[in-house]
Amino acid sequence: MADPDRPFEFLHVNERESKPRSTGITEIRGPYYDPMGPRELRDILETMGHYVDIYKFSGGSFALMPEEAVMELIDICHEYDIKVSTGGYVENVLARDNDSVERYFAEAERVGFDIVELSSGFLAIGADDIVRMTEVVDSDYDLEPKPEINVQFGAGGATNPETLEEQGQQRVADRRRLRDRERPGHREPGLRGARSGDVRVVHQELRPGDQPLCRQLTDRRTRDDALGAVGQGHHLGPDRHLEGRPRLTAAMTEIPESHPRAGSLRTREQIIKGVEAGLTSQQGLIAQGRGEAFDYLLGERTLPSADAAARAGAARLLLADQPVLSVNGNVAALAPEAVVELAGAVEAAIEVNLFHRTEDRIERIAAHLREHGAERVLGPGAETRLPGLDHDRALVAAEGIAAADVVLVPLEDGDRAAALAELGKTEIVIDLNPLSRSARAAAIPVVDNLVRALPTMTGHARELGGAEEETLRGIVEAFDPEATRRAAEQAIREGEL
Ligand code: PTJ
Repeated sequence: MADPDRPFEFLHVNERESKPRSTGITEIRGPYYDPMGPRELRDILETMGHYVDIYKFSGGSFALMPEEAVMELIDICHEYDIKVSTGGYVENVLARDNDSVERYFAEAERVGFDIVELSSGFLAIGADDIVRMTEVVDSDYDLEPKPEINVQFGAGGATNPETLEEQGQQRVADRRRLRDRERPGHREPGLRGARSGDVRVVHQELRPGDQPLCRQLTDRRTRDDALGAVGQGHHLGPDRHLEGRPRLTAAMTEIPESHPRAGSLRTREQIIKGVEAGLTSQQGLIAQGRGEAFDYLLGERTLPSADAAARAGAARLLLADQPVLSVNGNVAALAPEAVVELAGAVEAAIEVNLFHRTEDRIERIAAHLREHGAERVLGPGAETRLPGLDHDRALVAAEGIAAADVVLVPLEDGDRAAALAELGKTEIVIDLNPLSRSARAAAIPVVDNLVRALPTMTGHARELGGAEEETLRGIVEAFDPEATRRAAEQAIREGEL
């Protein structure tokens, strides 16, 4: 962009490089407390655009405006060689839509943003996590990451200057680590400037009475309160949303073969991996804990009654016209291959159906199942609603669960089994808790761990594959769901631990 033809050209002004500049960068705010439309932006840029390097949307305003308006603002900035930044909205994405962080980056790229700000003004994000998000944006997207670490220390009112300073210095150490990660020969000066220069160090002497702001940014306890206010009560690193990246907050534990509960502990590690990969919901960890408790009481083995139930389930699936295997986030993490194998053995469709439904997680689970051999996975974009259910499990695929005559539901305690029965469908449930609502409503409850029950069912299905219809019907009719539940309950009450 050429220098403007200025009046008073003989008067001194501080000289600046031409764009793209690596120093003396000016970032202006776009829509924030006030809306800003294209005409206002043009006015500003026609007069002062020469001095502006970055235009920053704030407060997630881009998610409120029509897409056309956002794109128009971005295009105007580009006419003036100005890069457009998302602002620090990623903090809200981490707190509220934590399985959509990478989707947020992809959408920013699609709409035409140039820079994604990665800052931690309200959320306690560790420097390592910020570094890793920076690396993800840098390597996977056509976007410049703009990491920021805020440091604010100063004395005022009841604050303790030493503590504040100590905390401030700690953040400066973080800043050094960020700088150390800068690679030599990085792709362009603007980005280099953004990486180190944009680590903001704010010294602020606050007047008595101003200390709440100061505390909010420096006092760990108050930061945690602020975090609580956005809906989360603990440290929220992005690590678990970034599939395939090394995890920093809780290392995987090697489970020795000799440990008496090795199998169960390995399953636990697997479900944690599922959460990190964005397949399993955090609530899924709690569900797993419930299951573990029952498995412990059952002796972590398949009871003869559960084996018989798995056989009846296999026979029922073989008899079905349109069988469907329903998969949630826990099942996807624990037994993707076993689901695909059972689907093959009984010629069933696979459908992802979630309680804590997000399209992003549905897509991830579907892709994960395809990676494990599934040819087709239903669920993404499902729009048919099952009557009688007021939550998102009601959303099913028209050619999947909606049309099915037999549905296998592993690992779920809820009201769907009863709703499916109301619709005349047969439900086979795998649940370690014989007293769960789903197990009680199921035509065939398999009281077993799904990691054992799914392969057991596949084995029976293969063995029964060539059987006469009459034989299969005989197996299903002889099956007594009440007796199965009772046998499991009795094993829990009387079994040896
Ligand atoms: O992925 P989403 O969003 O669909 O969420 C899935 C969960 C699992 C959170 C949700 O579907 C759910 O129903 O959780 P609940 O209410 O805690 O119920 C889980 C049931 O599964 C409980 O009755 C547990 O005993 C049982 N369970 C847990 N782990 C296993 C299990 N049953 C068999 N095998 C397991 N590994």
